[in-house]
Amino acid sequence: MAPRYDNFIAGEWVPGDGLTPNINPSDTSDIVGEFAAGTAEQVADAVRAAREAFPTWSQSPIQQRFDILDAVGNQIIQRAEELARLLAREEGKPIGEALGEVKRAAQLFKFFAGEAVRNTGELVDSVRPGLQVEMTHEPLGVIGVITPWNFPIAIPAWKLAPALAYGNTVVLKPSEVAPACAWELVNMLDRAGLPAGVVNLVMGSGSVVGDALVRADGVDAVSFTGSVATGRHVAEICARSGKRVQTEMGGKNPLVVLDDADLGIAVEAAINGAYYSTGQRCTASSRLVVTEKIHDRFVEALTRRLAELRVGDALDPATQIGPVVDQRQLDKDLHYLTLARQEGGRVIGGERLTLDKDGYYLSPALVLDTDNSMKVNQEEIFGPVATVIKVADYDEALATVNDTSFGLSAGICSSSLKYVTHFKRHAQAGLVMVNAPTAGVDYHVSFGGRKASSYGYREQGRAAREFFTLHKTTYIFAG
Ligand code: TXE
Repeated sequence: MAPRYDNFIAGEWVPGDGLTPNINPSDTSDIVGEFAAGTAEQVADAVRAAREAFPTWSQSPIQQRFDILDAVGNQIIQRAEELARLLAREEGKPIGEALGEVKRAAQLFKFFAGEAVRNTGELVDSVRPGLQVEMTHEPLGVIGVITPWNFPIAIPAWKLAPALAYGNTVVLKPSEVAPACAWELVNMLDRAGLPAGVVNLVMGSGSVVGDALVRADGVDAVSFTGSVATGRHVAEICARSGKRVQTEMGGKNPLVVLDDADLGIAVEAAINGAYYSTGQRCTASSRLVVTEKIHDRFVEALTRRLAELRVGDALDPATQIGPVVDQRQLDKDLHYLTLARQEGGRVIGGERLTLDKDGYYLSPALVLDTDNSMKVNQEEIFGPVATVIKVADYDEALATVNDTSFGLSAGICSSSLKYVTHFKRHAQAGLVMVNAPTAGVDYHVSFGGRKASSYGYREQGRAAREFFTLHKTTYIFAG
């Protein structure tokens, strides 16, 4: 029988109103667990618990916060292999990548453990005689955290760790598609000695649990990652009730390959950026913008590499591309491949695969002969699908890069300092990657996009403090 996972409210594990199965996309006969379907009442209970815990936790010694976050980082490292298997089973990420993501979660907890004791302010002279001015960062309050399925441990970690480091209390609602890793994080925080009510977990659907959390009066701020439509809806509700909000949403990230690019680097950047994690990354390279003279060589080399990629069970160490996360996402990927053909694109790969186990397997797809106005180049697909857009020169490449409603990550492969420098300045994106995949970021620097990709504050690194704290300016008359 599959294990049962309850919600965590005010320091107690409590069942929801029914259970939702978490299905392994590599093998649909494997049920990872049965997860509590939370209710709006449970959200209210969790928010109340977080409010009650806030006065004490917001004044807690920074050494206590350091110790708890650091201990969670250690627990994650000790259990890395086991957690990676869980992640691979619930999300379909190949085991090697899953292990990388688990280690990233540990690094995030350790980084923000350090930030808890480095929350420095500034002391400056006043422009008026006899006065000094102090600028400090204080805990914000109760944070509603809503996360997607594609990084089931890293995204909860990069929101929970700074929220707690800066003295906030949290109600976490992970994606109903892959909640197991988030459950484990909360369990580890509990075991590390986090006081009751400081972190609460309510699992369940977006329309019930997510909606109640965003609307709850006792919530001061919401940190969200997911789709554009939901993110905008969440931001609207938050704005109406004056809640602080950050929404990290989709991408349609371009990777430019110029004539003077190193072909090997460009092909590997495209393979990694477009297809690793089954293309289910907000930073995935979904548009390959290639100049004329290198186009044919690039496409030929990329197509060859594509055919070598091993699609299979996420737990098999030989697998390079895992399954799509679920039937809904698979249908969406196949719909866009049909659309690509209807719009005049030539699709290589993109076949529904039948393997030993019953899973949502799709071979990686490359769509040739596309132009940027096609739907497959304007809408986020979120699967192992990349397109090639042939352009005449750098100027047309840059115009194509920026001709999108999104602005998360933009990459360029070139050996020209002139073009790379120009691109860094003019690509309308929050992240720019030079001779590197558009996906893959560090935890100690800020992360976020522009245009429809992000709204509000940056995440990760020292920038995370802006969202999770309130500024205070104090004037002191010293006589
Ligand atoms: O996202 P949703 P899903 C994109 C990607 C994918 C699509 C759907 O294009 O195909 O989103 O994925 C909760 N009030 N990305 O369904 O629906 C929901 O339960 C409050 C991009 O996961 O936006 C989940 O916990 N919350 C992305 C979270 O919001 C609500 C990563 C995200 O769900 C809610 C993942 C509501 N009314 C998907 N409705 C990226 N770019 O990183 C849903 N939720």
